Amino acid sequence: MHVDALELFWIKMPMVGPFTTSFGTTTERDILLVKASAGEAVGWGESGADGVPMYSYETARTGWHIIEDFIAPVVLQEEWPEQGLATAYAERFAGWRWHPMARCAVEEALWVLEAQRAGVSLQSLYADGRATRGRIPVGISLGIQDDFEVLADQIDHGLEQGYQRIKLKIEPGKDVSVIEPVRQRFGDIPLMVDANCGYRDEPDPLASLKALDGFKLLMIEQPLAHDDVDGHAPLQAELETPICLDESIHGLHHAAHAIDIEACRIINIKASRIGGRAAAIAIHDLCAARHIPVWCGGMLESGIGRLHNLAMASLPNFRMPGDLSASQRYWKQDIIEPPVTIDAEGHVTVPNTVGLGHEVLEERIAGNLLRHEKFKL
Ligand code: OSB
Ligand code: MG
Repeated sequence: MHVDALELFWIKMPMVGPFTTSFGTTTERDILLVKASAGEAVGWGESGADGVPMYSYETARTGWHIIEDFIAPVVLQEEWPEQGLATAYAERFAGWRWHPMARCAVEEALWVLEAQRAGVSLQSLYADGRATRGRIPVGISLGIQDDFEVLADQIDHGLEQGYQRIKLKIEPGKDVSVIEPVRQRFGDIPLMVDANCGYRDEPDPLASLKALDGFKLLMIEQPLAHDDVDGHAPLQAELETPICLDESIHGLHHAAHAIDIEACRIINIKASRIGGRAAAIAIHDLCAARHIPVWCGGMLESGIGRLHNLAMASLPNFRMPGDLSASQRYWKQDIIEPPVTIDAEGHVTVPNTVGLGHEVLEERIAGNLLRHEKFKL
């Protein structure tokens, strides 16, 4: 088969509120979407990159450049297998250096295209025979706040909505002083923290993190630098709280190395960070074999990335609630219909209809559009 066209949509979406991590504050998201078509079938994917290189060096613009100049020409020219289109794409680009978010966005679109043409759900393609769940428990990620009462309200609201786990962003100086009053007020709730590499330049990161060890946190996510897998091993050896790696895991070999040296006990899987869903699922399988639980991270995705995350997170080793909140957590109007919603028990239902499972609203995309182009041979 041939892919007839690849389209890029660069949109800017206002967020319902600011989201602050140790690397900065986001109030609106630049999102790069990919639409792939072949005959009547279309598929959608999303790059996890933002407009600003904070979490990742990639941006919507670098994704545009990589896809327009390098990926699209290959995708449009190549003769692809009808079955296994997306995995063939993943293999074709597996040796390319970096730009995981750009590569992932196109791969996602091809997974949906393949599902459409085969008349199956995205979930069943990702599962490829593995067991899946029809609904999954989800958690919420809350940004750093100056005012404790604002944070406490957000936690209250999250628990009320049923979220199964609360993740709080921390940074040096805003850790124990936040977690201690949260434990006092909310008791034994399922609680974890994410440092987004914020402790990398601390003179004694172990001392800072040891101070959190008594609060029965589910995990401490990514305290040290993205390129410092090794530095986490001596920390993990001294901490009772499991370390979870996010930014440090860019591929299967990173995951294997982190597990080998016991740098972490849990891994956060973001397909966009890893370069695609096929690579992400390979890490899922490796972690299952090595008895390391994984959970699905988020990049403040629009509904398109959110639905991909949901389908992937229904695989069996996604054993902990992920950052898979409802559309309305971030967006006044999502670009899918219906939006992703959370039920009273804190679960989200994974679509099992053909393709992505929810409708993509192109008029909403048009309403937020910065740039659009269609690439054909
Ligand atoms: O580290 O997990 C992270 C958002 C943007 C960049 C990095 C991260 C996050 C989140 C929010 O924690 C996850 C989400 O709900 O999408
Ligand atoms: Mg993280």
